Amino acid sequence: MPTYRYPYPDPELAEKYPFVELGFASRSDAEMTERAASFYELMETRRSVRMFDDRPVPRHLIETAIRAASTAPSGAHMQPWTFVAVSDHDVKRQIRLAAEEEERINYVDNRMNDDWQEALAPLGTDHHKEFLEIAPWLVVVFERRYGQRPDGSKQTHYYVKESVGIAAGMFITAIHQMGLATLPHTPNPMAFLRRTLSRPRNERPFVIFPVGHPAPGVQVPDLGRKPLDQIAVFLD
Ligand code: IYR
Repeated sequence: MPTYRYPYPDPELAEKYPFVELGFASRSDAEMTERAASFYELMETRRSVRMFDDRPVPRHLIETAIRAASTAPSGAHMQPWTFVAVSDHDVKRQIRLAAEEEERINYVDNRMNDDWQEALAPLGTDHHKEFLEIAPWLVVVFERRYGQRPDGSKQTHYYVKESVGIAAGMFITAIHQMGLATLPHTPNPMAFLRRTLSRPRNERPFVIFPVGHPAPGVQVPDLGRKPLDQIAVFLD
């Protein structure tokens, strides 16, 4: 163990706030190599899915994915997120209709620009969002832009977008790992979600995740991923 002149926690800090031992299980190089490779292999098979089956998915699986997502690190550990899980058909329908109307303006009335249309062309997305009604669950993630202290005063939240983005990534990972599919869907604008889902004023919609089994034989764009040398720089 290297010598730290400033060990963490400082003994004075440890008197003021509770600390516990991490209890970290060290693994051999061989075991880490094996785990790293098999996790990468699993993640490499993840794809965004745009046609779901209507086969029901038990609520406990969604609960576990949300718990996994909520293990994400967050600014000052404020955990500035709310996950609203919807299986109610009427609510899903309302979300679909509102999202389709916004997207119709984007795609058909060209509210966004030609650049946007061109960038999305290979994905073949359009304003039809049937999956919002057919997928058994819609999990809508909200940022909590600020919180409330027990005395009712405003609690500032830090790095909200970064924190919620990390949690969202972990949700996607949890869903994929358990054998289900999802898609980060961001109708634009999506302010309607706060009203439709009766969320308080401090919450702002971040992303919608339809979750379910992929429709049988579903197709996805034949996309590759950037190789390591195009995404990483090592200074070793
Ligand atoms: N949110 C819109 C458009 C869209 C935008 C991007 I950037 C994508 O990668 C995919 C879709 C939609 O869902 O159609």
